[in-house]
Amino acid sequence: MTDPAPAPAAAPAPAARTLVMGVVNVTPDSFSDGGRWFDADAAIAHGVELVAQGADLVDVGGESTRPGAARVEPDEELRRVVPVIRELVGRGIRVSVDTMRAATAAAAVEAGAEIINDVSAGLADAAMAEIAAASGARYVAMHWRGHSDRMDGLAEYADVVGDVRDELAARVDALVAAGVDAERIILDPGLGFAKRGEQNWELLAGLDRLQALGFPVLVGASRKRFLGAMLPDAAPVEDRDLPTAVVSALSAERGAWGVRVHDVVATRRALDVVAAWQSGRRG
Ligand code: PMM
Repeated sequence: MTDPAPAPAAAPAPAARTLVMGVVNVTPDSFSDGGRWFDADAAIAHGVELVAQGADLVDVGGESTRPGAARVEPDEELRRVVPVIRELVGRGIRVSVDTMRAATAAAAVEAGAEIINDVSAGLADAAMAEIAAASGARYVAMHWRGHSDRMDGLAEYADVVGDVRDELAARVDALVAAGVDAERIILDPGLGFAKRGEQNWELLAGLDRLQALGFPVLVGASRKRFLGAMLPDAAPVEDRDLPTAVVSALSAERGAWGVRVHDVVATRRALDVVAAWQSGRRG
């Protein structure tokens, strides 16, 4: 009898599938989709469309964070997002709420949102950590140094990747101390927020150093200025969708938990290519 063939090496565990978070901005002034979904019905229809195109969840926001943007009144933000969230959740769609305000986060979770996406990681509203803790929702803590009307002046770093990682780690400590379950925290490098063009590329190239903190990582590169800078002058914002999809693919290959995008079609295709590539590696 011949020796049994050596057992094949164990196949690597399949990488968890990167989630596609489709953006629904219920704002008149977003830089990237220009207020097209400002009306609640239009926003709802857009959320449904994004899911049909392959989004795993949609991120509903009522306050623009484009560079230079002014704040929206709290009541107005609530009025914009809550009906949209309630209707989308009623249709079986998974929703996150993009807000820096604790009151909006609480109302959104009450309406069915399962993730609080706070671009300030709790820095903009002292009540956010407590609300996030009590809500039981997952919580995206994005790297942030100040509101959009002044963030471009806050982009000084000794080592952008290390500084962002350390500042996020400090936010995690504060959130956990306030009662947020560490298991529910997702980190985000905050591309474009107090970051100059090349600093965004450093953060993407250094994603593994952020992931080494041990939390899922969300990447929000979609249609941002640093992608526009690669294109001819005056190129329409939609021309940033191909570079966005490439960033989505590279982020997924590096194990990102999710990517936040406006154009779901291109990113869905890009992530399907990554999944096929990865399955070929296992087969
Ligand atoms: N970027 C914008 C808004 N919300 N949330 C997260 N977690 N990460 C981001 O990079 C991010 C965000 C920028 O605004 P847009 O919706 O107008 O693109």
